[in-house]
Amino acid sequence: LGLIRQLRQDFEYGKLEVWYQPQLSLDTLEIIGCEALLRWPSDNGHYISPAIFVPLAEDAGLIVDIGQWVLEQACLQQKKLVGIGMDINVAVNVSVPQFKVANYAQGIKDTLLAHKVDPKKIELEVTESVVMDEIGVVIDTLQELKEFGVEVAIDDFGTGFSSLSYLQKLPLARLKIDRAFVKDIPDNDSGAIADLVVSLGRHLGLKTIAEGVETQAQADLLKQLGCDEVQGFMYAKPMPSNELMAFLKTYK
Ligand code: G
Ligand code: G
Ligand code: MN
Ligand code: NA
Repeated sequence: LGLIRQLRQDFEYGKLEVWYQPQLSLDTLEIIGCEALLRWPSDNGHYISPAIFVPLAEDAGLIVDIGQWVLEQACLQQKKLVGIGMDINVAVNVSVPQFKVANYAQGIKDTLLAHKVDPKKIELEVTESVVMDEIGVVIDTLQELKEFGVEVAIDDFGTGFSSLSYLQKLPLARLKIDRAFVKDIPDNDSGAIADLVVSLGRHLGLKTIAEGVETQAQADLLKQLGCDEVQGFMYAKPMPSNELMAFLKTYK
């Protein structure tokens, strides 16, 4: 079976999983949210990386249905978190083809209303490629979502081919500093780009979150730069829902 047919079949048979990685305040180390990340288990007990299958699912148009399912899982997860007294954000990744669906914002609103989840607790992570694709439509869509309460973060910030002019036009809440600008600091990278993104965020009134934080030295420099939030293996890896709940109950 080709990879995409296998993916479609496994999705239909309910074999895909959504894992969650905590996001923390760099100041207090409180957990302020988690990112929903797709996982595709294969027969040999390994997982096929989303870096491989998400682009395939995008090309095949399958990401629209999978993305809707991920959003629903994220809503269920957010309600579970409320249930243990942790009313934190759940962030969901969104691809270009999902934004092209007619009435995309309305579809999100309908899903959140159906699940009775607080829109302020669901965040969308969009890449620069989403933003640069038909910028006018994207601005209107994000504005409609913001009015409803859903916040938006730019994912992998600084790795795309976008112009900075769009940043002023978009109703954003966060910039996610890509792991590329974190992985070699402080020894083999002075942190110039991370510094720039944090300053840019501050001037635009946006929070900044650094991803891929693996060492205390990285965290220390990011804190010194004024970065607000962090996500990375040093704090917690992505994990299945039940593990996340156990982790949160014993955290601190
Ligand atoms: O979890 P991991 O770092 O392997 O994920 C790699 C990439 O896969 C992420 O950066 C993200 O862009 C993408 N990805 C993971 N889950 C989803 C999802 O639910 N939807 C979309 N569109 N992309 C996802
Ligand atoms: O959507 P995005 O591409 O930002 O997804 C984040 C990806 O980064 C996920 O696939 C997640 O597994 C991965 N990730 C998260 N924290 C770390 C980390 O500390 N180190 C590395 N190498 N990868 C990480
Ligand atoms: Mn992301
Ligand atoms: Na990223």
